[in-house]
Amino acid sequence: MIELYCVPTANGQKATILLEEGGLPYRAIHVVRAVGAPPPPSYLDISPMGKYPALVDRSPGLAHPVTVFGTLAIALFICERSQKMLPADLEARASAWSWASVVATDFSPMMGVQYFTTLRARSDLSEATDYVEAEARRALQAMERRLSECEYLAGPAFSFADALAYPLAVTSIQRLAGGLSPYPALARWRDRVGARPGVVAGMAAAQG
Ligand SMILES: N[C@@H](CCC(=O)N[C@@H](CS)C(=O)NCC(=O)O)C(=O)O
Repeated sequence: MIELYCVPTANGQKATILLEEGGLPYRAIHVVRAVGAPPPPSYLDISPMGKYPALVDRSPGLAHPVTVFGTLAIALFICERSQKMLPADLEARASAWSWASVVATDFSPMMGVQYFTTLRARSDLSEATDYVEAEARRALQAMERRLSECEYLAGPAFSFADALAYPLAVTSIQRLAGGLSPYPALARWRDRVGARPGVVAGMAAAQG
């Protein structure tokens, strides 16, 4: 059984969608924390950065429990354990890695900083906000172009890159003017991905 430590945010939703789509047995441990509060020191043994999500795989058959922290690492681990969401074809697999990288290292961090500059900062950071929004839109535009050519980010089939992107496309995106309306191919993809039973179950499971 996998124990998933999560908070009800887009990152938590990514992990629960991945686990549901991967079909792996898991138990979500919903952590309640005040914004800005430090994690319990014992949690640093699981997630050295003290961030969520993280998981501990205690499945029978493993010599020792395996700990994974960071959403992208969790995605790769679940792909390996489930042998799902990773295309067999090399070109499509490389595409999944590439789009997962765009989501994890471009889009997601920019939306995280945008959350801070627009909702938490006590001083005017509009110049920084403009920069991170422009970078977030650059990622959205790239995904829009890709999804106007194929049904999913890696090609014709759902992959872990879609699982990583979906929660941002339904939650964080609301903070940008117009939401997904300037991105029609992304909006169609959001509806397609959002209709998958594993995605529906994952979104619900992250809420606790
Ligand atoms: N790079 C990390 C970021 C995770 C992250 O920022 N998680 C937030 C919740 S969405 C968190 O744990 N915040 C608590 C904190 O920063 O102390 C990942 O991809 O998992």
